[in-house]
Amino acid sequence: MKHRRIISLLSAALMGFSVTAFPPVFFEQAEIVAEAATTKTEGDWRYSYESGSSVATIVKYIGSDVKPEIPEKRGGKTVTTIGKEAFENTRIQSVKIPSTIKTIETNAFHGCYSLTEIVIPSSVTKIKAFAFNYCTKLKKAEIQGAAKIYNYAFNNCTALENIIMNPNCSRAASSSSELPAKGSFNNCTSLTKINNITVVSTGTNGKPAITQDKDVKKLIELFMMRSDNIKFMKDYSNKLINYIIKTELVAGTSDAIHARQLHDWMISNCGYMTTGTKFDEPKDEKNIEYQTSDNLFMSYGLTNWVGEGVCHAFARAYQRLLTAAHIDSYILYQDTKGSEHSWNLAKIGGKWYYIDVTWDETSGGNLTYTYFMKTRKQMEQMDSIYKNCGIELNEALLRKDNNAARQEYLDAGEVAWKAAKNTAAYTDSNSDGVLDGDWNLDGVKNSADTAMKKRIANFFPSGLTDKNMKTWVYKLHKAHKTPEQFLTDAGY
Ligand SMILES: [Ca+2]
Ligand SMILES: [Ca+2]
Repeated sequence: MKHRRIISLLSAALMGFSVTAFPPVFFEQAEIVAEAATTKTEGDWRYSYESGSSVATIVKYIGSDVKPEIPEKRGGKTVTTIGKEAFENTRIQSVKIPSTIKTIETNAFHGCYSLTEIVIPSSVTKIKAFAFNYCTKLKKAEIQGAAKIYNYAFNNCTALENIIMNPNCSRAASSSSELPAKGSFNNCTSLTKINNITVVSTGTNGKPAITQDKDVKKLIELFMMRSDNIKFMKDYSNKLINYIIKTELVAGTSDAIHARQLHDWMISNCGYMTTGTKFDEPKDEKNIEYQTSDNLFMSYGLTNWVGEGVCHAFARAYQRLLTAAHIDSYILYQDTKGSEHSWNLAKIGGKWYYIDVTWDETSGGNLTYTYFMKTRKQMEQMDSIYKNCGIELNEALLRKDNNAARQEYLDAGEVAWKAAKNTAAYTDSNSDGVLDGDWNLDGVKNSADTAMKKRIANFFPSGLTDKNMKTWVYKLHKAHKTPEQFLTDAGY
């Protein structure tokens, strides 16, 4: 299942480096190297070298100086590698890396809780997996060269505010011996600047803006879009959601109309992940890049105003929009292999309905409401994928193992059970997403609608039909008015 795989990866990252994350071949190779190497100690440094080699690896820092300088030479050999776990869990506050260093190995600085700043010289070409994982006081990091960065390299650097990166940094390729670079900056929950440039700002009319600096944009696309829970991405999505709520929703109409307007925003501004059109290779729908709402909104801001994601990102993004519109909702998923899918359950007009924005988006270029506000039975009649689904908690709660999350899960189960029993269809025979006969769009059908229908009919000289009802609602939406306001302002 798409999102479960992502979650298991993330939780491994959150718990710190797990040896099981590496394929066995990785260790076999490492052991062969270790057997052939000689290890010695000189001063505060334990180092190793292979027979006949002129280069050495720092195996362990054993000193007590909290601001050490890594030596350029040990035993007459040039130090080119900071070895695996060489500084792991030490109290160092800073470290000087000489320009002889080419590789920073896996977990080299893992858990250096006191490290506040790091400058990685241009000689370094590889920053391996989890190299700076859990450097929780690291505020500023500078990567001077075009280094290849491996997965989770700066994972959980929760204080990192500014990352200075050479724009020619690249991600490690996926191969049998190298892991694909995912999540290099996961949980960088303070990161707001790249190359000293503030990434997100409030643009005109309150619409959030992303820096147009080409290098920064390139670095975001390469590294940040493959990571989760980054401060500036969360800031951007939160600001964008507020902007959408402010500019899309018509006050004085119903929750159903609001849910429809947000559904329409997504269909008009987001696209299902397509191969080879954006960002970089390889396109992989299992990537975090296409799974989270932050990434979907961020891709909207970064590239031609189209948010890209798969069903899971759509369901998560729609849930955040509904929540901002004060509409309760959940994310539902189907995890049968080959039929993985996600959609939403939303409480509208006191009843729970199913909405699948993804399938309305992928069913054609126009706004369609085939999967909008349906009962469970209606959904199951359309496709068996909607049977026996599970419930996902919202993204924020997923990151914590707390009582609130557990309670929400129990509540969600209760809601889903009740929702499955609900047979009260939202009658929409012309499939325009509007309750039949609800001419004033307040979510209920009553005598006020009859009078409103007469007024609207006058407004359309050719007569009122199902087709122009759609046009009418669209006009209202664009004018940001209720039917009453619109007709009054137009002199009807
Ligand atoms: Ca209708
Ligand atoms: Ca009504």
